[in-house]
Amino acid sequence: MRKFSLAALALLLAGAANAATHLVLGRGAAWSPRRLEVRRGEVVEWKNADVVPHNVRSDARQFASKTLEPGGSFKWKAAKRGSFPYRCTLHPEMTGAIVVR
Ligand SMILES: [Cu+2]
Repeated sequence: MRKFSLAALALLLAGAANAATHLVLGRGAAWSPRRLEVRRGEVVEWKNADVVPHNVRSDARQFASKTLEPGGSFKWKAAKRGSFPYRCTLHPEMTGAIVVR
């Protein structure tokens, strides 16, 4: 019984350590990938790979970054399921969506 519990705990810890981080790159005034599917508990990281500042703001205000200078990044942990459209408020046509399963 005890052995089983320790094995379960080890699996749990390994799972937590391996929680995936998904990268979204901003460049050419677009997000890539523009639509990203992740699982609940995973992390999305937006990185500004452009030569001008960008930011990330969910349309429903579920997340918002500060201004990301070139090279800057912003992380958000996807805690609940749903579809989260977002945009860069500096370039409103620079839209994307995170879908959390
Ligand atoms: Cu922008």
